[in-house]
Amino acid sequence: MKAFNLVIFLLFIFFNSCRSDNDPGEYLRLWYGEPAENWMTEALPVGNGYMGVIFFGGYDKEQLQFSEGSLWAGGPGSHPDYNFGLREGASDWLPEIRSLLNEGKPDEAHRLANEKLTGIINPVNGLSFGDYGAQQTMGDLYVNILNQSPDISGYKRELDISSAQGRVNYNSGGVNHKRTFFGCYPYRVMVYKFENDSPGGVDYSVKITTPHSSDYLIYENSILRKGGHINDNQLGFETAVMIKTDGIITFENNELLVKGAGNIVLFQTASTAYKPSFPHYRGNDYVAVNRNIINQTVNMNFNDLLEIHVNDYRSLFDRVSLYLEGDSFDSIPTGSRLEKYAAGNGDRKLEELYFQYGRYLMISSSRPGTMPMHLQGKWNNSTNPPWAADYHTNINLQMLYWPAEPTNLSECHVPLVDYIETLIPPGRKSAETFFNARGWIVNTMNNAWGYTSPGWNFPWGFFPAGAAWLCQHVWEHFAFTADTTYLQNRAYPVMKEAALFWVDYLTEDENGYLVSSPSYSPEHGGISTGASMDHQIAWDLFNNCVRALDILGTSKTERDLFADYRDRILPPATGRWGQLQEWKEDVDDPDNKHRHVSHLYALHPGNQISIAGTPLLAEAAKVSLEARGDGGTGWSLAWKINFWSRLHDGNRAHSLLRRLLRPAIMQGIEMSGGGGGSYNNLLCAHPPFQLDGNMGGTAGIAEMLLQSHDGIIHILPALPDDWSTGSVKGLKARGNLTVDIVWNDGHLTELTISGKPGAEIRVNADGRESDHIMPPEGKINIRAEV
Ligand code: FUC
Repeated sequence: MKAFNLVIFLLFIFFNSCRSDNDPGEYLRLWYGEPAENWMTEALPVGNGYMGVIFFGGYDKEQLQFSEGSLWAGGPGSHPDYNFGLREGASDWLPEIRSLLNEGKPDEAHRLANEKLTGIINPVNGLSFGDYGAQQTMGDLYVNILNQSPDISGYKRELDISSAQGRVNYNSGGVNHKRTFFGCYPYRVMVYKFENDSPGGVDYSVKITTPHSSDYLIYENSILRKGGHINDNQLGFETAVMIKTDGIITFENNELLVKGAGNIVLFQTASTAYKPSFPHYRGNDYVAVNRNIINQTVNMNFNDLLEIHVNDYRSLFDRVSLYLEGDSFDSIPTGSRLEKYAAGNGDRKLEELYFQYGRYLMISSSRPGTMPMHLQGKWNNSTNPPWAADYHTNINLQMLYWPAEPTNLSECHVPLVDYIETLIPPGRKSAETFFNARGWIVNTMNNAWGYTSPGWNFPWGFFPAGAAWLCQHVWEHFAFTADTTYLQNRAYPVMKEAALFWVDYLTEDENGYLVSSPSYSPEHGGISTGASMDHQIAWDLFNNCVRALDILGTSKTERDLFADYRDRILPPATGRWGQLQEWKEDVDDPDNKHRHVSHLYALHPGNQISIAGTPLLAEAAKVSLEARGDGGTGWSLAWKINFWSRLHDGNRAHSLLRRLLRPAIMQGIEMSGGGGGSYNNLLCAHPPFQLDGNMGGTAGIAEMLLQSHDGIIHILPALPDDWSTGSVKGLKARGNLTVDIVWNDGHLTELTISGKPGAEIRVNADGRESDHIMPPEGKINIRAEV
């Protein structure tokens, strides 16, 4: 039986390695039998890290909606009074707010905090969040296929995530049409090709539109350039499109007309005047940037860029493969496939696809040198998107990056680390202005403009622990890569300064414990002295600073200071109904189903609580999780997959994954029931679309198969019954270890761990713990005795 499965597995690997365009089904794909009508739920995302493009695949009109990560409204220049939200004199009120809390007057404390400890925004026309601003779409590139026969057959629209290409194929009146779209990160261009086999060619038109102020539209030397600016802050931008075709091009009425073309190829780039430097955030010569990009590709053709792109993409994507034994339902269009999965057809391949889709989305939207992913990754078609499509740091931005390290995409984590560093100068000002404290902070919402003040209403906007939570990512990038130069030069300085804020901010309670005051458990409850999440995040940061200094062997005084603060923080507590307390007071409501489960931070993504290390607290976390139930918005469901994985309950984690994959819209009807789910294009429905749920889901699947947060490498810690046979290759464990696992009938059959010779490793597999030292060849191979 086992040998048989192995043969099947090897055959799978073999077929996978010889997949080609002619073998649909042998690569991972989303596909549909008709064009997309809805941007959010049906159209498909491609990207090159810098730009996010959504294509629709219309029969005679292709819409390529494009955005670029640095195009933001608001910020400096958008309003005369813009000041990063800083409220001068705010910190003067801190002692009084703390006293009111100590005197048991939370309502008065709330009133005062709402008036004095909140950031300021000023109204700006057309934006929900005023001069805080919002991420912006740049525009749309339309390619019309002119005079085409309406007699369409064989239509297929697909996204091949094995090689990151969008494709549209159909026949119109006997002429075959083919479109191919991809984003080439190394050359910073988007590439779109339109082909047909009509003997005389086909006529096309190409035009660019933008909802922003247009400054110019120029066509020369086969390059169409459209420049413009954002109205409120004057931020300049430009997109440039180079066209290569065998047809005849004319430029009239602000569009290109291409006659008698057998193919047209468009290389598109976009950039803005934005520069990530406080306080002006300007200075990028975007016209020159675009010119250089286009110049570099002038002598290249479609196939050159395709090859470069596929090699680049696969160098990341192919690092991890996941195989779950089961039938393939790939012949069913993805929308219907989702519905059949919800009905219980046990489509394991859809789960594989969903896992890899998260990795695809990350590679397409977060590469070194780009802005980090926002709430919608890099895909935004609006000038006023939900929650400004910003960087939310009370769960969302962090969740977006959870899969980066475990799924072997460490490079994709870099934009987040870069971004975090840019938050320090404005974050210092916020720490000082609001709390008279050293260090740096961000709160619930932040953006490209260094808005690090608390949001403009208490309590939702108040969350200074956002910075310390981001520092977990700074640390994890080290923990997974084991790059001590990075730790010394970049990670530790960022962490240390965030920790200094907590040295200043924590106060001693009546029992001598350090508590956070005022504090607020994200989006839940009211103002208090001691939201558990703050304490757990601060603990984590101090702990990671201590670990960093132990490794670097420097600053003994600092090390002891941070260790002392860590050890004096109010520890997690179990409350009256066995729950993990969300606050210092034992006031949790067992009937509360709130989507945020912030007080379980210590279980995930933190590591203060674990089954082996703190079994009683792990049990309390379980009680809390049971009480919150299995509902929630998209990201909330995704977080619960990760929680249950850490509690080693694979079946529960899997049932939450199934909820995350519930169709959010079925046969055109929006599903109700508290949110959560997936759209036809497999993007996560908060609702509306938020990418965090996709990423949290991908991270959750990795967490079901491999964990390393508590110093032990747990192999298949939360394997559900439905995944009885399978394999995963290339996942990462902390310590720069690469792990390949094969299992059969629920049991590990082969384990390979690769890493640096001499590394000491403790492994927990199939219920047994064992210690190993990495041999000189850098590979440990364990085969289960059968
Ligand atoms: C957090 C969540 C909301 C939403 C928003 C973008 O504040 O509480 O559900 O996801 O971020």
